[in-house]
Formats: sequence, C-alpha cells, structure tokens
Amino acid sequence: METSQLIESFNQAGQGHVFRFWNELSPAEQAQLADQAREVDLSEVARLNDMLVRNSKGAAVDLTDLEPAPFVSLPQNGGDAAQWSAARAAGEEALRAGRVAAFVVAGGQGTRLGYDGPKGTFKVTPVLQKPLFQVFAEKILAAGRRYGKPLHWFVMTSHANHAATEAFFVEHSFFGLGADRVHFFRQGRMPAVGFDGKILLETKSSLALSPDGHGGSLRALDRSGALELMRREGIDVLSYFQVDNPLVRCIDPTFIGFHLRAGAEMSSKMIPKAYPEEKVGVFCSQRGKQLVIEYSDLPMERQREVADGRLRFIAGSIAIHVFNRSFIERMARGADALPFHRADKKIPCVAADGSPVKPEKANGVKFELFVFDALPFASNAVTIETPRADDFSPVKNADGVDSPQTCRDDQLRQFVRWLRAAGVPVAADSTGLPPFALEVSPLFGDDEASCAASWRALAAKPAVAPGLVLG
Ligand code: UD2
Repeated sequence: METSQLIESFNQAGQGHVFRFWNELSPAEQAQLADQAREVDLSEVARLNDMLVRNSKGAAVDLTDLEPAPFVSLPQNGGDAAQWSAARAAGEEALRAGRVAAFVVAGGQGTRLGYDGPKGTFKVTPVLQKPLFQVFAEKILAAGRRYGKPLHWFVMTSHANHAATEAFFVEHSFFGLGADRVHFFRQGRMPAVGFDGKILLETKSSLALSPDGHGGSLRALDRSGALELMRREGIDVLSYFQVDNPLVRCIDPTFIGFHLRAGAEMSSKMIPKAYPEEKVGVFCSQRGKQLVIEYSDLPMERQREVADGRLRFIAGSIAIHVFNRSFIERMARGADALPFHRADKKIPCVAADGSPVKPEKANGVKFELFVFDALPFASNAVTIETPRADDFSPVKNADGVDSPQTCRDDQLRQFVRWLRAAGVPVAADSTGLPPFALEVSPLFGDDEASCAASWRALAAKPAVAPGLVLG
C-alpha cells in the first residue's frame, strides 16, 4: 500500500493522529512508522475497541454454568493402567512414523524473572548450568534417537528476542539437532490503545506495539510457513510447551497416544492444584464444552470450593498441549478465532505535544490471545493427569515460588528418583534432595526407564560415563 493511502486509511479509521509528527521525521523514521502501521489490522483494532475498550463488559469472562472438567487419572490415582500403556504404544508408533514435531512458545519477555535476554537462554540445570533451550533440545534429540526419526522443532520468538534467539542457537551449533530441524518464527504484534481507543505512539516515529500473546502462535505458525512445512514432512501432531519449564516432557508418547486414540483436535495435561491460590488456569466444562479459565478470572471463593475432600476445581493447566495440524489451520485461518483479552497496563508513550509520558498507573490497553482459548473449539478434547514432579517446575520469579532455586531443587529430586529407580543408592534428605548437586543429561536418560537402561549399559562398560555428572 502506498504511504498516502496508508495515512488515509488511518484517517478514515479515526487513527490519523499516528502520523501527527510525520513532517518532523527523517525518511528512515517515516519508513519505520509506515512499516509498523502496515502491520496493524485497523478493522481488528476497531472491533476490539468496540468489544473490549469502549464496552468494558465485553472483557468480562463468562463464569456461568461452570463445572470442573473431566480428566484421565494417572494409574496410581485410579486410572486404567491398560489404557495408559495402550496410549504409550500408540504415541510411540506415531513417533516412529515421524508424525510429531515439537513446539515451544518463547516470545515472552521474562520481566518477572528480571533476566535480560531471551528466557530460553537462562541457565537452569544444577551442575552444568545448561540453558533452558539446551535442555529442551537434548530431550527432543533423545526422542528422535529413541524412535529412529529426528524431530523438527518450531521455536516461536518475538520481535524483541528473535535475533538474539537465533544467534544463540547458531553459537551452540543448534545443540546437535541440526540447523535444518530447528525453525524460528516471530509472533505477531498488536498496537496498544489508550482508554479512548486511540493507538498509542511509543515515540514520534514508532507505535506502542506488543506481542499478541501465546495464542498468536496459531496464526504465526500458519503465516510463517511452519504448517506448510509440517504438511510436506508428513507431520500432523504438534507437541506444545512453554519456555520456562525445564521439567516438561517435550515429547511424551503417552500423551500423544491419548490424543490420537481419542481422535482429539487438542489435548492438555493437568496437575491437581497444590493450593487454591496456585497461579495456574483451571480446566472447566461449560455447557458441554471444555475450557480453561485463567486463575485471575476465577473468583477466589470458587477456587476454594471443596468437594469430596479436595478442591472442586482441581485441574490446573500447566500449558502443555498437543495440537492437530488441521486444527491449527482451522483456527489460524479464521473459521474459528480466538478471542482477545484486555490487559490494562502502564504504557510509555508520547503525548499530543510530543512530550514523553511515563505513566504511574495504567493508561491504556494491550490485547492478547491465549492459546488455551482454542480448547472449546476442539473436538474430542482430552485432558490427562500428569505427575507434577515429572512435568512441571517453571522458572518465573527471581525468588520464592517458581524460581531458579525451586526449579533446581525439583530437578535434583527428579534425578535422585531416577537414579534410585535404576538401583543407584543416592543419599537424600526427607524432601528427596541429595547432599550434593548432580545432573542427568537428557541424552543419558529423560525418564525413569531410559535412565535405568543407560545405567545398566554403563554398569556393563564402566569406563564410559556419558551424561551423568556429579558436582
Ligand atoms: C501461564 C498460564 C497459566 C499457567 C502457567 C503455567 C496464561 C495466561 N497463563 O501463566 O494458566 O498455565 O503459564 O506455567 O498463559 N509467551 C509468548 N508470547 C507472548 C506471551 C507469552 O511466547 O506474547 C510465552 C512465554 O514465553 C512463556 C509462555 O508463553 O513461554 C507463558 O507466558 P507467561 O509467563 O505470560 O504465562 P504465566 O506464567 O502468566
């Protein structure tokens, strides 16, 4: 679109102020502003202004007719062990057939952690201080070796961290996965608006743009050509996880098998919430559909409800999913669309007179998509229980809960459990923590069974000790 047409379209949409300083800008600044303005879908902004900004009731989450969602219990909690092993076999078959790829959403900014850099580069393991990306890469590499089919890995970045993320992988030779197996793409951005619905300028020559949320991953997978690549490679299942959780089983055959056997379009893992205030979304049913209600949207008295001696809304969402490629295509191409959420924020911007504004309280609205909002659109959605200790210990905060310290401890406990299950007599205190640091590489073992198998092989050939480190 010509620049004059672009400016005219903004005028028509009541957003002409975006070009208020146009005549003061250098040609390079004008080009930057025009490029950013071209990214904006003005009709989407108008729709969101109507639905979420001018009519703040539109932003309210519908909490009527909420029931706890059903889930498949672990065998040790009453689930059918035969069903779990059949699921594992089905998932393994899909992996051997090369039908599965891994997908991490890594566009977030890690603000709470106070870490400057892509969060995936944060060093997380107890001894070798491997970064999160390396932990995932090695788990994906291990799965590819085990099933005889190297996996593709899609990594969603944001504008703020894309270049640094790619450079990190190049610097580390893609952690052995091969450059042709790791695919980076940027998520989309949305303009922030003031409470009057006007798009905010960050500077005279740039819009206040922010990532469109992890739900933006569905359309970004499509736009980036990732779905097309999957189609060409015969991949129809995508294993989705977040960048902050090194315990995640990036490729879990049992989970994939449950998904496939149910003919599900989207599946999820749940853990029983540890306490009502735990900051995880909750799986619910509403008029026959499954959905996740984010913790901040579910009143605390509902989160505290008890039934049969435990929390009624017990099923916590830990943001681990499996998606069918065809479902993502449908969601991304607009037949069904995720709803945007409104977040009121302090947004640095420039005032009408060009002076910078550093707000002390929320001065505008950001729009975000959440990937779990795809759930109600999915046929045959399955949710399975997973042991927290083997799938979830995120690094979110600098200290306290979900911090580098708690995550390190949870990794140590997991390594101790695996080694003990392999017959290695590792000492540990009553919480399962060993008196020294140790680390099991995912290439040595990434669960109890593979760790035990490697240990047996090691015992047979004691000269070789790959992947087990004491610190
Ligand atoms: C998320 C879930 C919460 C629970 C928890 C588990 C939401 C709203 N809440 O909480 O219910 O499942 O995770 O750990 O999701 N990301 C992007 N682009 C974005 C925003 C986020 O890629 O624009 C990624 C981010 O890099 C991270 C993940 O999404 O991998 C989660 O983001 P978060 O830290 O904002 O989510 P959190 O902890 O509030």
